[in-house]
Amino acid sequence: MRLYHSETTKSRRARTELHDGALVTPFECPERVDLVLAALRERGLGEVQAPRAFGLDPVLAIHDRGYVEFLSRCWDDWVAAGMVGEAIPNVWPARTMRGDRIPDHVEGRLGYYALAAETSICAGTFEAAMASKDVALAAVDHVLASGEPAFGLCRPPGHHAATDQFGGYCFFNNAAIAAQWALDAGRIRVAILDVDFHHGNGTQQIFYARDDVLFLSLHGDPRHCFPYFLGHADEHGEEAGEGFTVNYPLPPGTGYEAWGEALEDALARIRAADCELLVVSLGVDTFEGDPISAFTLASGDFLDVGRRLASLSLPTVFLLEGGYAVAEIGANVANVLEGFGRV
Ligand code: OKP
Ligand code: ZN
Repeated sequence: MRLYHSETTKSRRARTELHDGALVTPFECPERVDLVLAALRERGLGEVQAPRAFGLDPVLAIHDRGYVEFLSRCWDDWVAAGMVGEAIPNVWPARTMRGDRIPDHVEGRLGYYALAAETSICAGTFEAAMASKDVALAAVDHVLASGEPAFGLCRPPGHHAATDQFGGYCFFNNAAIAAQWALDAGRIRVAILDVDFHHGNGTQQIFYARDDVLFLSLHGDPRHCFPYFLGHADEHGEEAGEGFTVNYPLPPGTGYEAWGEALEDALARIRAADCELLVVSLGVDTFEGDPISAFTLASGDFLDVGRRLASLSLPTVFLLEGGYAVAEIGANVANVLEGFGRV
């Protein structure tokens, strides 16, 4: 399996995350990259390569131009406005206000383009997001060219990022950008299977009305879990996309047996859908030791997850999403990839 990694993904090191009413050191930290990389190298899972720079066009194929421009300038504008801490949104065009006017002031713009408040923007954020999508694009490009599977060590993650909103540690939707790249390269239908603990609200929103991307997500029930406002079982796509979104909301405390049953249902739907490529949004925050999640998968279960994914026999690209038990993140990711390779 080919592995892609960029040192530039570590150029974002936020100091603050609004968590449980306090500003804490962010769970989504650059150390995650080094730990995953070390584990993959130690297991000899494949050759590690750096991505080339793919530029902004593949980003603009998914995201709003004004949003991308906002992200590219946010930190400089925030500093120029004389702000004290990192850029944290604190006001939104909520239900009772207008959402059709984009403010000029960076504080207002931040709220317009944010879907949550835990994700501070700091120096290096845009550069890291650019590197993260380059890792995803290099990985999918390799799968398309060779048929061989690939893993992209994306960081920051992407699946919460919507057309014009960041949040949940995500800025560019790496999986969506990779899927669109494959479609533009001639693939007719792509499946995105999101096994991160959290619902991939951004990926769902991006493809909700489309029938060229089948999106399936196993996640903590939004009645109890972030992102709270999307990911229910009755969301199954709209218009041409009717039937091309499938959600498996599962209760906090769900273990591998029940989770695996939902996975089998998702795999059956992928088999039935005539897909030419599988994009796996690979979060390992389903792990029992994850500090911000509530499923109870054991490290060893991830080997079986990999085996089950391999049973699809599809060209497959894995893109890293969440996983915050940093001591175990390397072993957990490596287990999925090893299980996949073993079949
Ligand atoms: C990003 B990814 C928990 C709140 C969680 C944000 C979680 C973002 C997860 N009390 N807040 O791994 O899906
Ligand atoms: Zn997650």
